Formats: sequence, structure tokens, C-alpha cells
Amino acid sequence: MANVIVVGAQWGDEGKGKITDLLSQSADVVVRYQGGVNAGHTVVVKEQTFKLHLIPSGILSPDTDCIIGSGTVIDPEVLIEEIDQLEALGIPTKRLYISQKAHVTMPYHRLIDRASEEERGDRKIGTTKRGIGPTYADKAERTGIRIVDLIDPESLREQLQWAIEYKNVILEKLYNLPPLNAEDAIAQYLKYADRLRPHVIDSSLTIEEAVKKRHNILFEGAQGTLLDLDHGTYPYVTSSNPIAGGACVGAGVGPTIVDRAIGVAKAYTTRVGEGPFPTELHGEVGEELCDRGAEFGTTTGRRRRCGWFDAVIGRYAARINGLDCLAITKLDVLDELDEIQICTAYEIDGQPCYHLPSSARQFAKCKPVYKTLPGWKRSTADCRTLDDLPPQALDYLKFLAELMDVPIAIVSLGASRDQTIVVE
Ligand code: 2SA
Ligand code: MG
Repeated sequence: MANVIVVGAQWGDEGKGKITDLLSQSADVVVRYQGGVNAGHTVVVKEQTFKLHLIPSGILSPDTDCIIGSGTVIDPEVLIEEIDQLEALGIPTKRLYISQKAHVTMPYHRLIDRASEEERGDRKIGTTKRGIGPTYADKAERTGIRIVDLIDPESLREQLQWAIEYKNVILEKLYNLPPLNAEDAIAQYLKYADRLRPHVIDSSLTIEEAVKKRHNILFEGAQGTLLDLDHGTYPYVTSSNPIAGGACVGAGVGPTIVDRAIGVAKAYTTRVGEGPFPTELHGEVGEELCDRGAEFGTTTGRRRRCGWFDAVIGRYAARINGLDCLAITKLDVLDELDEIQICTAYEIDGQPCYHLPSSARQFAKCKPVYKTLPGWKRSTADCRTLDDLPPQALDYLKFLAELMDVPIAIVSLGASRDQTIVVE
């Protein structure tokens, strides 16, 4: 296995949770390196469904250490709920560790996320309203409160007192919202701190020890390449770096310890939130993909927009992440279709375009150029090797890998662990 980064190759929800869960069975350590409770992973084990937002899905493997890395933002209330939910189902959380350097989402972050989205009107991002952007904005503005401060009562008291005075001005003057009570917030976060303190570590030290012992480390990305703050479809992005490069920053390791980057992509495309989406389907086929794929947000329940596989984006993800191989998920969702389309290039004002444009205005003008392939009209849910697949499904996968110039290592055909083809 070695040290591997699992990264979303599209706009998130590619099924990284399932792939991480599979790979974490041979991992000693799983590190989540960015994002916060905006993420949502659904993992199904023995007919039990787990919805995880912050805790890496590796927690389901009993011998795996799970680290929530320094590049993440942590909403303690949600994290504690998640811990309680797992414990109630008999899944131990003793091996869950939290980086001292991760930033803490505060009540004002959630309020500001919600209020600023409303204020933006037509220019809204379609955020999850979980306070992610404002938490990262404070980190960059250097007014953030980190886990190391949360668990130090004096530090928390002093910093939160000041932060709430400062944020109350914004809440009242800018958004016309009632002020927050600092004492109430401090009391609440002191309680959260008591719950989380046993899990807090200096994570880069722990990871270094694992590297020295030649343990297998899996770096788990949330969201996806196209939602990356620097390399995604800005401004319709999240406020962190889901790309493979983000793993080094967000885990606190050097690039030399990473062996491989695996890109996870759905056999079609989805997007939740605002922003251009060239291959989006508005008619019956889009509805069918959404229904068959159960395309609803794990965190917000929002219906995801659905469309054909976009190889321009795929090639871009291969480049930005330096992908070694691919995990293609939800192939079974295409089982009933007569024909399947793949976007091989775009056209902008009648001119061909083979690379993702950086300008949001140009991207909004992109019209997909499609190649149509025949469907296979047969269930793939029980296929366990490539040879079991209908020839049309195999051709579809081959074409997709060729367009992206990345080999396929894993194909997923359903939510359960066993509905998987591992390509030898
Ligand atoms: P935010 O809340 O500031 O990160 O939102 C900014 C953009 O990032 C998108 N985003 C996501 N896209 C897909 N999946 C995500 N996680 C949840 C899920 C989303 C949900 O697994 O389904 O439940 O709605 C996720 N998180 C952030 C978001 O839609 C904005 O476009
Ligand atoms: Mg998700």
C-alpha cells in the first residue's frame, strides 16, 4: 500500500468515503487533511450506514489510527455528535486524534456564512452554511482560534472574549443580527474542550513516527479538485485545498514521503452548489442519474446537479494532482441507459477548447463536445472482475482512462465494500 493520497477528481461526492474505507483496511494511519463539517461521507458496512463529516472513514477499521489534520476546521459540536454516534454503534473512537493546529469553527462563523450568502443574492456560492469559509477566512486573517487554544481554558477565555466582541460588531453593523453572548459561548466551548482534550495531539510528530516505522499512511481529501480554493472553479469553490498538494500542508509532512495519488471520479459528474457545469443534464436523463445514484448531499440533503462524465475536467484533475491511478465509482448507475455520452472537449464561441479555462466567464461559455457510446442495459452490481463486465461497460471505462491518460485501479458498483473490482 505505501503512503497514498486519495483525492476527489471532480466537484466532490465522488465516493471517496468508500474508497478510503477500502484502502484503510491496509492502512495503519488515515489523515484527513482539509475541510470541515461541509464534507459528508456515506459508508455502508454490514448493512449499517454511517454518515461521517469530520472523522475519517478509517475509524471503521479497528486497527487504524485516524487523524484529523491541521489543515482542517473543526466544529466541536458536530465532532462530538459523531463520536457519540459511533460509540453508540459499538465502534471505538479511542484511536481518533485531532491536530492541535486545526482551527475551530465558532457560532459566529456559521452565522456569518449564512448571512453573507443571503447578502450576495445572485452571486451566492451555494455553501453548506456550516461556517467553513468564515473559519478559514479568520485563519488567513490571523484571528482564528485553534484546537490548542480551545483545550487551554485561559487561552480560550481570553481569545474568545476578544473574538466575540470583534465579531459582534460585524454581526450587528453589517448583518443586523443580534450580538452573541461571550460568557455563554465560553462556557459551551469549555465543555466541548473537556470532551475533545483526550484526542488532541501534535499530529506531525505522530505522522513522523509512523513514517519512521514504515507504516502505511493514507491521506484522505474531502470535497474535490474543482472545489479547490486555488485550482478549482473560483469563486465557486470551498475555502481549503482538497488537491493532492493540500495533503502535505494539511497533514504537516514533506512531499518526499508520499508515494502515490489516487483520483476518485464518478462514472458521470455531479455538482452541488452554484457555478457553471458544462455537462449538466436538465431533462429526464439527469433525473434518472440523480434518482438511481441517490444524489442528495450528505450534509445538507441538497439535490445534486447531475451530468455526463467530463474528461476535460478529468484531465485537469490528473494534471493538478499528478494522479497515478483512478477509482471509478457508481458505474452501476449507468446500467439502464441506452446511450452514454462523454465530454471529450469544449467549444467556446465556436472554437475548440481542450483545457479548463481559468476565467469563470470563459468557463460559463463552455459547450461540451460529446462522444456517444452504447449503453450495456444490464446490471453490473454483481460484477467482481473486469471480465464480468459487459463489453460496452469495459469499453466505456477504457475510453475514460484513455481520455484522462490515467489507468483505472478500482471500479465501484454499489455502496457496499464487496461491490468493487480491484484491477490487478
Ligand atoms: P462551503 O460550505 O464553503 O465549503 O461551500 C463552498 C462550495 O463547496 C461545495 N461543497 C461541497 N460539494 C459537494 N459535497 C460536499 N459535501 C456535502 C456532501 C455537501 C452537502 O457530501 O454532499 O451535503 O450539501 C461539499 N461541501 C462543500 C459547496 O456546495 C459550495 O459549492
Ligand atoms: Mg460528500
